[in-house]
Amino acid sequence: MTRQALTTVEADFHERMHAAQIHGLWELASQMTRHPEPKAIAHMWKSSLLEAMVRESGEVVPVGEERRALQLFNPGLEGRWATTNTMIAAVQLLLPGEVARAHRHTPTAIRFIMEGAGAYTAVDGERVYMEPGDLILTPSWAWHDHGNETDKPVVWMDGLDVPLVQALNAMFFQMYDVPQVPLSKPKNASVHLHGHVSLNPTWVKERPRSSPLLLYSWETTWQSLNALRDVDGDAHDGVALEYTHPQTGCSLLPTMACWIQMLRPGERTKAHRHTGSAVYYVVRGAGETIIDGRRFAWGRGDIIVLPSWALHEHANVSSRDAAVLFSIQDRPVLDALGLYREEALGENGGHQKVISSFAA
Ligand code: GTQ
Ligand code: FE2
Repeated sequence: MTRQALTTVEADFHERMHAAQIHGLWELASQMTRHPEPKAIAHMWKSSLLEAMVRESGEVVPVGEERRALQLFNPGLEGRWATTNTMIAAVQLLLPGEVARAHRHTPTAIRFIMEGAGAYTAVDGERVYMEPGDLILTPSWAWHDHGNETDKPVVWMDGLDVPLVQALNAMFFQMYDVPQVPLSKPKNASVHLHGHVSLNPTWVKERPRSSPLLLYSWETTWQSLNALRDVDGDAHDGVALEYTHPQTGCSLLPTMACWIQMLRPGERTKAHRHTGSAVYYVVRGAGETIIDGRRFAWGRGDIIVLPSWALHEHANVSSRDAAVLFSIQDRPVLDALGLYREEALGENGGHQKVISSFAA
């Protein structure tokens, strides 16, 4: 209903109502949208851009008190510290000999190693060593510092649930009083204890919300993907595997799930949409993701944002090599709150019409 111009009586009433911090539902109806209308938009950061910025950050910015992490701001979110409405993705560089000071925070973090080997993140007194393609967890409120004792830079993608924690007014942060937390456990201890497929240590009674396994190595991840290269997989996601909490089988973290997915040479998935947002990192291969009719042509090292409820489908454009996407997703939050919804595109054989292409 379009409203007529307000009479003086109505206008006067509205003015006094607003001055009293009261608004009529009739003024807000447009916010009860028929479906999600995220402010976050689909976007892509190309590896060429990220690599150049990372290199320059190493020359210009010292590691100092804060980490040297380039935070990827969503162009639709008006300068907020957010890549999607719930998550921030960043690219972090640690140069040879550097230490990023120990601290802890309530936002939960993951790292996916992009480049360099042999550096570590120390989590609550345990050094977790990095190789390319490894996934490392930093649960909420765990002390952590990063160190690079090798002679080459290390670069990784960070994923954190910062915007969600901010929205819930649950941000806490503390600096440790010395640069590094004293070691209290052997290196990679969590792998020795919890890194056995389908075998849980019976004497460990704690069931932390976040996975007690802090390192998911690329070697095992790639083995699993390879073993599945001839299965049908998911119509919308290909051979998509979720990393799991070894004790519960649930998502790695209460607020974020991590996925690794393989698209076989020439594979093209069908379009669907769901609530919840994701950030993808292209581990290998070349392909494209069509998001709401827009083509995002990607290659190794690119980072792509998928907002909630956006139609999307993926394709591997190579006829020879597999493509692999790592992603962080806020689906556990939607699931926990009963807000997860999913819908396949019915028309046009399940594929979108491409109406534009993303140009960086
Ligand atoms: O490495 O601990 O990208 O605390 C943002 C916040 C990285 C980290 C980020 C952090 C870190
Ligand atoms: Fe941190």
